[in-house]
Amino acid sequence: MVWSVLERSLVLLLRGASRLLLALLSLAQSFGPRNVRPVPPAVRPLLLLSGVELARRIRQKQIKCVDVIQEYISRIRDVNPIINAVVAERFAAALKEAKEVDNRIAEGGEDVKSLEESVPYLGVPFTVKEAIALEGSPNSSGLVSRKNVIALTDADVVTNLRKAGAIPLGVTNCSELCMWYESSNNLYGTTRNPYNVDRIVGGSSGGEGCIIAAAGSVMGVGSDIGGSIRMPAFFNGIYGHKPTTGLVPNGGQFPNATGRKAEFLCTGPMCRYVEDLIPMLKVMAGPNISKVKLDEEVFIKKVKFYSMEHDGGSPFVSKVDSELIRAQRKLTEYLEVQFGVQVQQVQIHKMKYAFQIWSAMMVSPETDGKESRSFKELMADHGKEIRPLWELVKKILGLSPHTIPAIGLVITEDLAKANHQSNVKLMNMSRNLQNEFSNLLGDDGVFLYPSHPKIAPRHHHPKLMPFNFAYTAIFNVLGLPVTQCPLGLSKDGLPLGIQLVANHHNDHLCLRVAQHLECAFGGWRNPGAP
Ligand SMILES: *[C@@H]1O[C@H](CO)[C@@H](O)[C@H](O)[C@H]1NC(C)=O
Ligand SMILES: *[C@@H]1O[C@H](CO)[C@@H](O)[C@H](O)[C@H]1NC(C)=O
Ligand SMILES: *[C@@H]1O[C@H](CO)[C@@H](O)[C@H](O)[C@H]1NC(C)=O
Ligand SMILES: *[C@@H]1O[C@H](CO)[C@@H](O)[C@H](O)[C@H]1NC(C)=O
Ligand SMILES: CC(=O)N[C@H]1CO[C@H](CO)[C@@H](O)[C@@H]1O
Repeated sequence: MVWSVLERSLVLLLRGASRLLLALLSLAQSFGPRNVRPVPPAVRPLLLLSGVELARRIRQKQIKCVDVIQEYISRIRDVNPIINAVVAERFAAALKEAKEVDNRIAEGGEDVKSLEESVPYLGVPFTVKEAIALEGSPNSSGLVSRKNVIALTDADVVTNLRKAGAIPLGVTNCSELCMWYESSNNLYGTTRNPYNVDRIVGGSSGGEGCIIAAAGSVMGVGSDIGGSIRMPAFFNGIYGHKPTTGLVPNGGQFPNATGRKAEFLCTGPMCRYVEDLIPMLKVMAGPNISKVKLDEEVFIKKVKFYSMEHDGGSPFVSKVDSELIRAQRKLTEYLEVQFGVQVQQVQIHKMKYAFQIWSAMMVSPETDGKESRSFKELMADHGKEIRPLWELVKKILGLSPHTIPAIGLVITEDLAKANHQSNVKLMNMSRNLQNEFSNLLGDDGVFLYPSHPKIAPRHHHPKLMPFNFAYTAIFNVLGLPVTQCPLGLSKDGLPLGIQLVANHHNDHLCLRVAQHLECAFGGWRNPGAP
């Protein structure tokens, strides 16, 4: 009892301190040189087509693959100095592969239909998060000690996309060890938001979200253990899908999740045009796609919608921005008016403990008692385990190669492990929450929930709101499929969005609802366009 009063006071004190620091940081930043411009808008027509459409036109000889690849290379060269998203390219190899595609089509040995079936993305460019292996590209996950690690093979999902004919252009930035929601590390620096370079791109698949939104890539590969696909997709105003756990193979990424963490890690598609989500997911998943019903028609009128506007007041997490709440209300209104459905407002009380549940589950041992690899070990990358407090001292003296969030994560992990008794309770709570969602959503329910409490914050601000990723992370623990869907721009021209959540193996529900919303809410917006 005494302890809980103490704990509560400590949390309140920390909250007050972090608010004060945020205000001071904003003040200090407003004196420095400010650059709040977006990137120049994409105007070239080939940059404004979905992957599906590019593939169709290439197959039908309406456009040349070489021209598409060349157009994207030029766009990356134009925008990358501003946003720092692509960290290694393979442009020469991509152009060579594009010529081969054009030759294959010119020979005319295969009819259009069979090309569509066997290589649905023939000739379409894509990018890959640096932590996911692309043969010949660095595979460091932003760890300075892995600076010279070059992937020798492709990750499973990259293999699948290449088999479908897609052409990789390069790899993009992420946060150190993929464990933070600002993409900034001591190897590649900081990636900047294409709508306003003063803002973050999110993480850990932040370079992907950024280069796709800046029209430097059509589509990309991300991975998500606490929101790493959905947060960058949200901050950059594009689509991202975290599939049902176990649907898409995770092989070939660093860190490769082991133990229970492997249950939370999901690899998935990110893209600008909603029509690419389902075809990409089909290609990336491989044979396991038969576990879901992506081709099943969905009648929105028959979907049961549930909406929750905030987590119920967790002391660790910021309040949801009023513009995001307004966007969510506009969405529920649209669904009700357009489809005659009744969106039910729900309060799921355990969502308030999302952050605690996620951290307890991340450190929980396997059912066989084995622990999964800790971040301490991963950060050392086969070297000596790092000692977080000592690392923090070194950091302050400017001697540590690690980022503050990564060191903070190791400390949080140690604290979470020490709290064994409350972890048992939290794990139980997680099971109960899972049942609650299963019963609520069934095979016809979609749950609307904010993607994040804040619209793309300024650089460094996440350090003072470290647990805001709880809004996405809870669905990794629950293993549910979630589509992040853009909902237009804020008054400051920054992306708004929402998470559409369905029950296990009902990915088709949230994906099809997202398709219905693209037209009404405008989908991706060209940054910098009037
Ligand atoms: C990426 O990193 C892993 C882990 O250290 C390494 O073993 C491998 O060479 C790289 N992956 C691939 C598939 O090449
Ligand atoms: C299919 O999913 C299971 C787990 O659900 C996984 O073990 C297996 O490797 C997957 N198969 C492929 C080919 O990705
Ligand atoms: C993950 O990495 C460990 C150690 O590098 C390796 O033994 C294991 O096979 C890898 N697992 C997967 C699923 O790639
Ligand atoms: C787990 O939760 C259930 C349902 O609320 C409760 O009945 C049970 O006592 C809990 N068990 C533990 C070990 O806390
Ligand atoms: C700003 C910054 O540090 N950019 C770096 C991104 O990564 C490339 C490739 O390693 C470097 O050349 C840039 O300097």
